[in-house]
This record gives sequence, C-alpha cells and structure tokens, in this order.
Amino acid sequence: MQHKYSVILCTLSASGGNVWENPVEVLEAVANAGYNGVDLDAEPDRIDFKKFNEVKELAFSLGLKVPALIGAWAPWHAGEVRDLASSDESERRHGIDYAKKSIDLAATFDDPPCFEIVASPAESEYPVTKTPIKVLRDNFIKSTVEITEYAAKHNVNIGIEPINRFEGYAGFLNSLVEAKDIADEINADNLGVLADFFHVNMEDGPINDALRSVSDRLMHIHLADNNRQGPGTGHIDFLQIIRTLNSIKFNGYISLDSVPAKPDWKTVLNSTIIFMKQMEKMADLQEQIVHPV
Ligand SMILES: [Mn+2]
Repeated sequence: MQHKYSVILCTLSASGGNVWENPVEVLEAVANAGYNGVDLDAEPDRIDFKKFNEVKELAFSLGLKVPALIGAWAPWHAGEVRDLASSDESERRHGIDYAKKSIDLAATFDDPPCFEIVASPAESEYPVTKTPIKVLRDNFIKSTVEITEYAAKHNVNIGIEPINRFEGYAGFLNSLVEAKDIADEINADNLGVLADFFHVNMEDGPINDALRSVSDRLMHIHLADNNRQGPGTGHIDFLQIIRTLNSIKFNGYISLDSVPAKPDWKTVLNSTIIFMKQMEKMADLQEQIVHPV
C-alpha cells in the first residue's frame, strides 16, 4: 500500500531550506524527491498573505498538495505564549485567537488543510506541573470546543498533537491515547488526533498499539525517528509501523518532522522518502507471502 508523504517546511529552514526565501529551490527539491505535499506555516500575522499565496500556488503548480498547516505553539517557536490549557484567561484567549486566524487562513484553500493544536506552557514545568492536571484538561477542552466549532463552520479539520513532557505540560496531553480521550469526549466530526512518532515513542506504550487504539481518530502523522532525525537513523521499527498503517487503512498524510534536519535538509528530504518507500515495498512483499493472490 502506498501512503502519502508531506514535509513540514519550517523544519528545513534551520539547515538552509527556507521556503519563504528560496521557494523555487525548496519546493522543487520536495517535488523531485517524490513527496505528495507540503505542510505550510500557520502564521497569518507574520507571513504576508501575498507571499503565502505565491508559495502555495508554486507548490500546486509542482503537483504538491497542502494537507496541513503547522501551528507554532511552543514559545521558542512562536515567540509568544499561545497556551490553550492556561488558567490565565488572556493567555488562553490569545491561543484561541491564533487558532481562529489560522483556521481563516486554512479556509482560503479550495480543499482546506487540517490545523494542529497543542497544549504548550509558557515555560517547561518538568517534572510536575504547578497547575493540577484536571484544571489544565478542563481549560484545554474549553478551548478546543470553541476552536473546533469555529473550524467546522469553515470546513477545517482540527488535530490534537500530544507532545512530550519536556516540551509540553509534564503529565497533561503527552500521549496519543490521552489526546484520543479528549477528542472522544468532545466528539466532533472535524476533530481528530495527530501522531508524532518522536513524542509517541516517549510517552505512549508500544507505538503500534497506540496507533491501533486511536485509528478511528487518526488524522495526520508527523514523521521522525526516536532521535527526531529521519526515519531509519534510530530504533523505531518503521516496517512494523507501515504494516500497522496498512492494517488500519490510514489514508492521511505522513509529514516529515525532523528537527533539526541533520546532516542537511536535502539529505533528510531524499533519504526519508527512499527509506519509507522501501518499507512499503517490504510490507507489500510480506503481505504477498502471507496472502498469495
Ligand atoms: Mn510534531
């Protein structure tokens, strides 16, 4: 089974692949490597809309789709606090306003990309958060209900991405199964979960079990090995993951999210797609052996 691959473009910029400065070079490299899409930055206040559209149209002209807009939620990434789980109402409101503007941006597409949401504190509170987990969860659910209802009116899907305890809240929304519990509780058609293997490897049980248990809500995937480098450089068993994604009939996008991209963005870009396509071939071969036609 062939899956669809995308690249989170902002992950390439630290090692020289800045799409906003060199759109032709970056997008041609992505298309030539064999990817199906690109995830563009959700920064409607910072990236000029004209520039955004130029990059979007160039991607389309190269046959690339835009399956997702990537949110900047962590303060190191966003340069400000956008915290959907905060008990500080102005911080929480700021996060919701950012999400709504990003949904407006997604709604300018004929086929709107999904948008990911995260619970990201102003500062890491590892190993234990100061705020009780129940309070964080209630705050996040209140924010997510408002965001999801707004997104539904604009035909946009929302994916909850759990992040590890060192980057997110230690103890709240670190695991995929926790994200699914929240999505099930809210129970909106346009709300799902986003699995980032780097985080899932740290915070869930066996990755394949976690993927299966959230399969009915799995919307989008962020692709990295356990060391956050390209797949094949660490100890995650990607052959088994492809077999699992085949068995649950996952038909969303798998977006490369390797930070920082090492040794350089072009190597990560090219080696990742080659590696994943080989895993697909191996899984198909195994399937043919087990179930010969
Ligand atoms: Mn991610």
